[in-house]
Amino acid sequence: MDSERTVATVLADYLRQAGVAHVFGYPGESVVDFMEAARDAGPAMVAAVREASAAFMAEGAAMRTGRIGACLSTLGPGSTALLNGVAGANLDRVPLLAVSGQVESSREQYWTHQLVDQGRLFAPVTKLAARLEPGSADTVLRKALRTATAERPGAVHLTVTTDTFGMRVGGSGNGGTVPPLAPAAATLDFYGEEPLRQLRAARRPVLLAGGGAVRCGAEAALADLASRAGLPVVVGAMAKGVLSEDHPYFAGVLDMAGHQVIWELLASADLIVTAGFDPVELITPWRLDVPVLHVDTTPNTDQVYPAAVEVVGNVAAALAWLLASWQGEPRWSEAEVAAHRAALRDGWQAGYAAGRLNPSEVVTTVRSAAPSGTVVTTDVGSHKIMAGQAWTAYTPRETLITNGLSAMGFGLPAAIGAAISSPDDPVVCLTGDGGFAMTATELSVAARLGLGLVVVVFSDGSLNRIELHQSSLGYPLTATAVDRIDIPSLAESLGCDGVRTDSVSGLEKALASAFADGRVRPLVIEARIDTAQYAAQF
Ligand SMILES: Cc1ncc(C[n+]2csc(CCOP(=O)(O)OP(=O)(O)O)c2C)c(N)n1
Ligand SMILES: [Mg+2]
Repeated sequence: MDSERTVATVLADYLRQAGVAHVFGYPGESVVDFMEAARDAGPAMVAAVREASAAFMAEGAAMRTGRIGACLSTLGPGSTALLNGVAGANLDRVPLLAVSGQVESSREQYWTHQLVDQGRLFAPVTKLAARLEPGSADTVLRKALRTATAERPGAVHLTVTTDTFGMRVGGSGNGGTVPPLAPAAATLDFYGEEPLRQLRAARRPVLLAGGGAVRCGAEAALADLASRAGLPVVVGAMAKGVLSEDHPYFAGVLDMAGHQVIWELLASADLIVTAGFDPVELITPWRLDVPVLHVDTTPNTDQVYPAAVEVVGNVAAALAWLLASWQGEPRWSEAEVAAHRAALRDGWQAGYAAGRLNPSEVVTTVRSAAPSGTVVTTDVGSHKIMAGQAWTAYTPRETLITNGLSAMGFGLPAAIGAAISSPDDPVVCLTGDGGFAMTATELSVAARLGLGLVVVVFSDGSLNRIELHQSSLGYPLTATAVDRIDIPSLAESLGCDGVRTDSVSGLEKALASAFADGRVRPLVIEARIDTAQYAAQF
């Protein structure tokens, strides 16, 4: 069997073993040998409309499944187009293997047409940018998978010259076996003083949870610690659902709508206990003068906040250990946290315009219509800041948000990636009109694949988040208008259903059959919103 192994078949084989069902990409001559190798045995190739979207589809699939995502481009213009989504996965801490072809080896050192040094191009936006070659293919693939998934996870890019794909890979040796890809199950290291003493001494501690808690499966440990010790839990947007948002100690999402109320809560604490929180999610600079007990899979090498004590290892194990040693009364009462949540709700409702379609109402109306288990993605802009707070999440990996790179153009492709890898779950995409315009033609991919997505466009005719910034500086609005397009007609021309509404009742009507079983045509709803809420609070 070894004699039949080529670089292309070995790559496909490792991807399958790593649980990759789909490679999202865009063809070019340099990668057809890989596509052919994957055609029979998988992973299945899903062609996007452009490479950047393919990378975001792979990111969405990986966010949803917790497994590594994979995307593919050709050389030169394909790889440069792929870059944004690769950077997105890297800063969002999502494991991604990106593969680009390259001109054949004999010309690579001197050729100029379509030639880009892909190693240097991808190095700053990945954990590793390497080359796949026959002599080391097994080792490099194991290294790529292990590097992408090791804490903190991120992107790895591999360049493969055209001729390499067909080359034989030597004896399997130690090859063929995928290394462990999950975070460590139970290790804990301690740095600084005794963490238990710090926690016990605190009277008003608050937990701040993030992506590390999701990756470590820390939901139960987090909920137990919060309830027993009486600790309010603030979460990062990418960790939404790690504590069910109907839990009595849920205290809101950091740096989303109503953010001042959350920062006031954190400022009132006498200790912040992080739980896999990643400072990449901070939009506001950290100005708190509150001690931090850093609990994460990695040491506090960012130093965005100072922490004298660190517990480093599996976040679920760390929280369970803190709970096992917990003594004393709950530090906060449920009533206190409920009062904070009421203030937070007032915060994100601020600016409500009676009789108009408010952004918060779009979010809550869609949430009410969506069955439990619905997966939601957002794009980037004011609508994300609103949805990040106003959408009620119950389970992790159901709310897929980019809050690391925060690139527009993520929401719709990520919804496609999530829907194809989780075909039994309803999927909703909440997007601004600017981000929708960037990626709208990807709707044809959803239609082709029969994905009954629901896409809700927050239609305000503006790059609202930037427009607000211009206004706050007293500048006239420049280049921040979004050209009005006929969104329902565009949707229909791409094989989807499309409707427009400017009222809650119209939105409810549009959603009435949106989640019916067996719907295979994507539905696009243009929601003409009033932006007073954004102006009032962002
Ligand atoms: C690729 C990319 N370009 C530019 C930005 C900067 N940016 C952040 S939010 C935003 C406006 C988004 O407008 P829209 O999609 O209409 O959403 P809204 O803010 O109106 O809800 C822009 C331009 C970005 N995050 N990503
Ligand atoms: Mg807009």
